[in-house]
Amino acid sequence: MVVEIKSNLPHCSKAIDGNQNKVEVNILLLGAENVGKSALTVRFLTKRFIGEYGNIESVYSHVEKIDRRDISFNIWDSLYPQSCESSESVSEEQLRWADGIVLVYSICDRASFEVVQQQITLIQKLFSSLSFSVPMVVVGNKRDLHHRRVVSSEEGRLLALSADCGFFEVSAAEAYHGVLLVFHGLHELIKEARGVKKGAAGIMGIMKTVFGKKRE
Ligand SMILES: Nc1nc2c(ncn2[C@@H]2O[C@H](COP(=O)(O)OP(=O)(O)OP(=O)(O)O)[C@@H](O)[C@H]2O)c(=O)[nH]1
Ligand SMILES: [Mg+2]
Repeated sequence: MVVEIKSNLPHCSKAIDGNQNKVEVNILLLGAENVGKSALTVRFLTKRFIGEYGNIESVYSHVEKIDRRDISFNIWDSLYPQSCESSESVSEEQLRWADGIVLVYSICDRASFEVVQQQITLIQKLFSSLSFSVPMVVVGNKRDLHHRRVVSSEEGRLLALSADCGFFEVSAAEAYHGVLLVFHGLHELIKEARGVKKGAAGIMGIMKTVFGKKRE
């Protein structure tokens, strides 16, 4: 396992597929403060839960072998801006950088669930103005604190369904496997989306041949 901490935040550097054996995947973690974005990231990178993470925004790189291919995960562990307008909690730069997005809330914090709802609405608006989109998953974290639950699994699932996102409930504190499924699940969706894009490019090529010119 390779864990590399990149000190600088990316300046819109879109990941590019490398050679046949190495693929770059940029994953952006969003959500309110204190929901466990850093805990999920560190769990995925190191398999460990260390308890306190501080509020640092960073991009981490981590190479994993999936189906005999090296997948380089670049993970942007974001900070929810303090006292921001909800319309500023996701930037165009973040969306241009990301190949996939994880939206995290805590199952014991209703306000954090509302932040995810607002961020989905904002992202959908930005995507429609930018004319592209990327796969997203909604994650309800802190499942171990079920005695303090205020957001039901059903609500989480319905939100994800209504926004065409994947859905997971996990505990970064309790288990590695669920966290692994989040990142691998999103990687699968990204792979599918890339396949669809390539397929569409192929169809465009055929149309170009048939009609004599490429349609944008
Ligand atoms: N019980 C429990 N606590 C968790 C879990 N995940 C994170 N925490 C705790 O929640 C607090 C916040 O976790 P962070 O990972 O720092 O949350 P964050 O979303 O990165 O917070 P900011 O960086 O400040 O936005 C810490 O005290 C963690 O130990 C979990 O699954 N269960
Ligand atoms: Mg954090």
